[in-house]
Amino acid sequence: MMRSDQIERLITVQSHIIEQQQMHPEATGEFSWLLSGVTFACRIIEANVRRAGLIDVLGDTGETNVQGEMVQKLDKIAHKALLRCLGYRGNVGIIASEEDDEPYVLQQAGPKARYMVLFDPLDGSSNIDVNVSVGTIFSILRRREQDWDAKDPVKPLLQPGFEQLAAGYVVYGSSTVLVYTTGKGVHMFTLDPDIGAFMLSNENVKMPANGKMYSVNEAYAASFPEGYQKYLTWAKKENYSLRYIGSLVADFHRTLLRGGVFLYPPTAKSPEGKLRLLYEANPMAFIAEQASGKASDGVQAIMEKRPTSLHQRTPLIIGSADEVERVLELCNGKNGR
Ligand code: AHM
Ligand code: MG
Repeated sequence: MMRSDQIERLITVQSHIIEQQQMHPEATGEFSWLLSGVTFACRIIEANVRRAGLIDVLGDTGETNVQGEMVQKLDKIAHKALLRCLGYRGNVGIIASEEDDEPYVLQQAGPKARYMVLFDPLDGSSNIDVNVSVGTIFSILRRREQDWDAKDPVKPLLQPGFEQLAAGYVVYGSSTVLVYTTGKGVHMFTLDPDIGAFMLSNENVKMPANGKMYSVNEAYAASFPEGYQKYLTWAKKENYSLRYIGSLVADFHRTLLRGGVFLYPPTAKSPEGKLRLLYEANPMAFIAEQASGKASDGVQAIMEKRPTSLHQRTPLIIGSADEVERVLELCNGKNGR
């Protein structure tokens, strides 16, 4: 139950977004309307995640997605919730999702279709059946005027991460937490289940500059490039701890709050890394940098990378600035090879 002193400083994510937009004198309010579509979809997703086991949403659909992974029923529900909530906002031109080969063009052209949204509807979905935290990741881009008539819906989306207007994620964990940035710091909200709204819990979050914790699927270490292996040997000598959940959102969220580094290096199975640049690495990199952290692919900053395809993968080194630097030193600018 909420205490009366808490009521005095209640800020919902909606009012926070509107406040943030007031810092942009040219803002029309459309962007806040779009972000509220994302947060609404995430409330629908969270309601389904919370009821998993009670309603028939667990397990896979028998289909395989563009990544060659089994589509979980909740993946599909999350994907549909985002499509519907954003489809009605009126200002989204293109939507792209991890679950679909091709992007959806909602509005072909014109000044109304000003934004494009990319998302991973349910990250870590292979963990759902065993009640491990999962999440939703989103990235919002401007649809540039020169792309209004583009015949190819993918091309307008191939913007480097530094062009993102906003990015965020929701982690469906022991509580449901939403984290977002529009380039003016990182802000964190907790879903209050009694009132059904995301309430501000932490403003201007900063990542600790260091932290003796690394997060990686170390079972693949034998096929990591040498630089990463050297880092792991070094970290063990320095008495670092290992924490790995296997859901990027949950592993990143811990790293944001506690410090340390998350790694998904190139492996024998995934020579370009496993994680997707446009809707996993870029949004997390935007948040990390806004929180004074860093994100790199081992050679360059994640947000500097020029994407070449929608579902492009990338190696990822993300977390506290000092820890990322240390991995990069050992990788020697050659992605550890
Ligand atoms: P997903 O988006 O299909 O769920 O896959 C991405 C997930 C990330 O959440 C996580 O960091 C990674 O895959 C775990 O991979 P692995 O099982 O190889 O360690
Ligand atoms: Mg994912």
